Order: sequence, then structure tokens, then C-alpha cells
Amino acid sequence: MLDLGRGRSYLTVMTILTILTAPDPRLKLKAAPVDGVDDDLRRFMDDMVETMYAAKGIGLAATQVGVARRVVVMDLADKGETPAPQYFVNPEITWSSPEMEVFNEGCLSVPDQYDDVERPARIRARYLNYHGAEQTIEADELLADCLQHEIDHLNGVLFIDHLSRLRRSMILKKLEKARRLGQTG
Ligand code: GNR
Ligand code: NI
Repeated sequence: MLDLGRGRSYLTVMTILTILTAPDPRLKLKAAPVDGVDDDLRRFMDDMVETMYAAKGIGLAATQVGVARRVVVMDLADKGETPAPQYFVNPEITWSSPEMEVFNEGCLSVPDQYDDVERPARIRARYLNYHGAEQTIEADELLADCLQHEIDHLNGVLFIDHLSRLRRSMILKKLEKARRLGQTG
């Protein structure tokens, strides 16, 4: 095979993975930490990014594709900008601001449903990057929101779990109806 350097060969086949939708019980599992970052995991993360782009999402947690491992990908670049994928392996929030902020959230596992969620406005987190190097990050605004949303997924939590029971059951009922009509899932 033609070697393009940095461990890359010419034959890179990407796979679009299936995104689970609520109330799939696999979305409730707590994901286990990854041992380390190797070529296998990098291939999986490449597939996750490809899947996220195909679904037009800005983040994706491994839990959402039925893999109970602590892996998150994200790309917050605006449409038309150069893609800027980010990889978070074993992410851990090490500090959360006491100040909260309300974010309007959606989720690829709760298709076409949006609502406001209150979360810490700023966080610090540590994680391993694509190359397995330890990183720390300070996040606010969309990055803080998205990272908290994704780490929730790794703990089996969906944004609708932060809403009132009434609002959550309304959304789940709408999802069920959409699925019955063959619009999703
Ligand atoms: O694509 C997504 N958009 C989004 C918008 C506001 C807050 C969080 C998100 S994440 C979501 C993709 C997804 O479901 N990630 O888990
Ligand atoms: Ni989500």
C-alpha cells in the first residue's frame, strides 16, 4: 500500500455509523474509559467525524453510535469555513463556573427537538487528543455547552433529562410519533 507518511496509507475507507435515537436503552449506558489512543481508536474517531458531518451535527459522543467508550468528537467551525475537527478522549470536567448560562440545545439522538438547558457558563476539562497527548482546555459559550452535552452522553444523560418531566415526555411522544410516520429512526 502506498505510504503517505505519519502512518497514513492511501486506502482510507470511512464508514458512516448509525446514530441511535431516544428512547434506545444504549443511550443510557455509562461509557468506560479508553485505555489509550491507537490507530484503531483513531480510525473509529475518523468514522465518528464523518458520521457527525453527514448528520450535520457539531458534536458526537461514542455512546450515540452504540459504543460505550469515553470518546467525543466536535467541529464548531462555521459553514463555509475550513473544517476543524476536535477529538476528546476520556474527557473530565475539572472545574465548573458557579455562574450558569442558558443554551438552546438540540441532539442528533433527539432529532428535530430543541429546548433551553441551564449549565455552568464556563468549564475547565482535561482529555487526551487525537495523538494521545494530555490536554487541558478552558471553554465558554458554545464549546462549554457542547462539551458538557457530550460528556453527559458518556454518562448516559440526554439534554431532555435536564427538562421538566412534562416537557421530556412531550418530546419523547413527538419522537415516537415521528418514528411511526417513518420520518426518523
Ligand atoms: O449538533 C448538535 N447541536 C447542538 C446544539 C446545541 C447544543 C448542543 C448540540 S450537540 C448536537 C449534536 C449532538 O447530539 N451531540 O451529542
Ligand atoms: Ni447529543
